[in-house]
Amino acid sequence: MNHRFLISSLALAALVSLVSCSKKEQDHNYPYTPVAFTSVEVSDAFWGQRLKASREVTIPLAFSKCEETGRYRNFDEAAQQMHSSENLGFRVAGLPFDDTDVYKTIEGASYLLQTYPDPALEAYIDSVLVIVAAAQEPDGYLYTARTRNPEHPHRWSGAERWVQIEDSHELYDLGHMIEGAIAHYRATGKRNFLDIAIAYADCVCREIGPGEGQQVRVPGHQIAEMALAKLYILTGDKKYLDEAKFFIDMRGRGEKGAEAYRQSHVPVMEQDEAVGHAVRAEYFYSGIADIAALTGQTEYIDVIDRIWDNMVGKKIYLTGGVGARRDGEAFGDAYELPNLTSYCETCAAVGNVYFNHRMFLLHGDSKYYDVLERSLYNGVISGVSLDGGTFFYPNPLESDGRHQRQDWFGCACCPSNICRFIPSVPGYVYAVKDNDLYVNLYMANTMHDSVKNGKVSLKMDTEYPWNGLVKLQVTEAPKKGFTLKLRIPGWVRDEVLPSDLYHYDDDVDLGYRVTLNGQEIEAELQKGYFCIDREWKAGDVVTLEMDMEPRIVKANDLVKDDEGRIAIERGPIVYCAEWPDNPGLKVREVVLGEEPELLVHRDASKLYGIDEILVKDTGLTLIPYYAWNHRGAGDMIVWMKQD
Ligand code: FUB
Ligand code: ZN
Repeated sequence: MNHRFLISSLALAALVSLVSCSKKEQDHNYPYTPVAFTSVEVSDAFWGQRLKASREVTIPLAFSKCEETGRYRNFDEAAQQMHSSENLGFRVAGLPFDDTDVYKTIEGASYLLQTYPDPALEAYIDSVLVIVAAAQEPDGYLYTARTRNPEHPHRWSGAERWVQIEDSHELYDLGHMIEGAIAHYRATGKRNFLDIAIAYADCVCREIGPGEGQQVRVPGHQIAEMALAKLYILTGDKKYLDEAKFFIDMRGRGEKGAEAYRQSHVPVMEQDEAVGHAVRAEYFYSGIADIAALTGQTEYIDVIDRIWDNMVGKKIYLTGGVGARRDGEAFGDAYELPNLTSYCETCAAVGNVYFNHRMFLLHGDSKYYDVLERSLYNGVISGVSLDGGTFFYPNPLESDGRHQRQDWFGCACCPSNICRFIPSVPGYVYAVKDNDLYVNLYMANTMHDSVKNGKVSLKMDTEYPWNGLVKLQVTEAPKKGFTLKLRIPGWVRDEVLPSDLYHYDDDVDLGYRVTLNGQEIEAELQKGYFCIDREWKAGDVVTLEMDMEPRIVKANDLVKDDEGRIAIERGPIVYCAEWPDNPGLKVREVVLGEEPELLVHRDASKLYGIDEILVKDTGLTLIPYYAWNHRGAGDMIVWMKQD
């Protein structure tokens, strides 16, 4: 038996034992189910490189930073203090959520373990979990920023548990702990992290809630909502769902009261605008989606539909980044989208993927994947260098040379979010509903899963995002057939985003063609999907050929910062002009002509292989936005001046 199979079987066996008790209790769920990362093996050049960098550089780097910066020592000190009758006087410095960097890195490493079994990595994680477990108080509470020195806890934490919960991050820690623990459990079948997370979750469920003797509190920084929903799905224990719902319903009714920063300005049911701290907001909206799906209460869907419309119609950058303001790391007003000072935190772009993924899982509409894909290929992956070793916290759309990736930050939320997000990408490619198999992202891979009629396996080959040709081979199919649903991205349907915030401003006419076993076929799109319903047999081949030409984008006139400017993109990739490719030109000052001629040129040796775009009239060379700042700090611009 090979190692990979062993891990999968262990995970499956453990999962079956946990889930068997949950099946009958779980009345509601998302109507669309993602094909799990465990069922998709990516063999793609573009994503393969990112996964390799994650495996070989990002995750080892993050673990070493956890060692070097005392993240593990914090757990160790907490354990020592717990077993001492005297105050050992540990100084609680750093940030109260430093524990989460450990949890998030384990989460990312767990996704990788699924595809690349690595006994040494698994053993390392086990050794870290021994340190983490030792810091857990007997009743499950695990927050080293207090346990290290209960008399002088971290200054954001308050004198007692929970009393300053809106700043303390006690529940933010819980959320990342659960997320990490579930990924670790799914990948390895081991309970050594899951049991820690369940004990802390149980402690929170006992002490915080609407019941007698409980405290009414909500997390200052959301994520526990999503995490508890996941824990409910895994265990079937409804108390976790109730707690997540309680956090959502009580927001804005706690002691701190109305505050847009934490999305507590009005009760959840009255919210209709993306506001406040962008990471908190994205996690909140994702949590609301989970509650909508898992309770079946559709009024929650109305809330996030409104918020999504507001965000996608007025507050999102072309790169899929969100959060215009540095002050409060927050959403700005409608159409407030400055470029040089755009904040666009990497974590917020990751959160935008979470939110749009959930919106798809609720509605089954490809428009959510149009937003997700834009964030993924631009605002998310710009957050990590191609070699996986340096990171952006804000991702501005323009630079005057003062912005530079770093190998870690005092507040390391973004690098550790990259650790957990990049290895999870295979889990976003496909989804299933009844007998429908949705193909949402294009990257070379093989997948094995089931539709209602039985098992399906596919092999996808493509050079996306550089080439719009995708070949799908059915390698296993149920006798009674299934419907293959291919997402036809907005960019090939002349739609930048599903709103009027941006539009293409050229006379390029893109199209796509689908063939089945060599014969061209036609179909009307349903919610953005090309649907092929038939009785498939192994060996059937479908090709999707999407034209990929550079496009000129203009923003809505109400976006004052983009006035008189254009941006250029091709396929899902947004381009920028950066100083190293344009010697002798001041890229931020260059003025493009009215109808610039754009030529695509493949440079396999540059920036791990890119298609660059030459702007003929000015001699400007453009590179993918995600690839900027790999050759030193300097000028960069996405929205270029136009004559
Ligand atoms: O507070 C935890 C994380 O740190 C937030 O999500 C980031 O914006 C940063 O403030
Ligand atoms: Zn961050």
